[in-house]
Amino acid sequence: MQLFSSPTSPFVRKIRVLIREKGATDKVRETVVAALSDPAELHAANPLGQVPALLLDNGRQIINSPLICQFLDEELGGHKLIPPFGEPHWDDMRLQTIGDGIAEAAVSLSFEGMRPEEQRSPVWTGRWQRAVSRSLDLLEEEAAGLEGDLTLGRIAVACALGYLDFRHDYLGWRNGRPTLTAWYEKISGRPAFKETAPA
Ligand SMILES: N[C@@H](CCC(=O)N[C@@H](CS)C(=O)NCC(=O)O)C(=O)O
Repeated sequence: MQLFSSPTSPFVRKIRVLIREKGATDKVRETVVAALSDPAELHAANPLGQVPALLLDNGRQIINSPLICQFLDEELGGHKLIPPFGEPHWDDMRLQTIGDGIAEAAVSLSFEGMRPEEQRSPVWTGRWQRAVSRSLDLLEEEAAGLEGDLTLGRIAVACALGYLDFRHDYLGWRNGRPTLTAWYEKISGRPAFKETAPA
């Protein structure tokens, strides 16, 4: 199977971390593409033109990072990163959604920053920044719940925080969030996170 990838995308990073945590790098071939240049091979794998996209050997497309993670968690075998159905499952999916939501707002801020200054929207920029800030405050409040075995939700949150460091350092996400900061320092020391850090 082939993963259309980017070294900077927080959504791709979730999948790259999951693959490494499962010790399955030999089972997925990675192809780095520049989504914004609209390569035909990416469109053949994902009509939405976004990375990540997974193309199976039988031609089936698996798209959107939560779905790709769900598929690979089953398909690659090994230690499960998505808790089985029941409360822990839904709590972890909620956590993934918050992590992905922070990443989505942060990626929107990055794309907005690429536009000529006079075309940028202060309304949307403010809205995305407030969404990030509120979500981080909630994670700080709930940081005790981040402790424990590695799960997909925790991977998603850590990838979002790593992306904030990479592209939006000026937001100072650590300020006033000591528990979340301490948790992040621990999780980002895992080899799977070190190997996939955006550069
Ligand atoms: N919901 C998607 C988001 C993926 C996404 O936004 N990917 C960005 C890169 S970080 C992208 O490819 N953007 C190109 C575009 O939207 O045209 C997922 O979780 O996979």
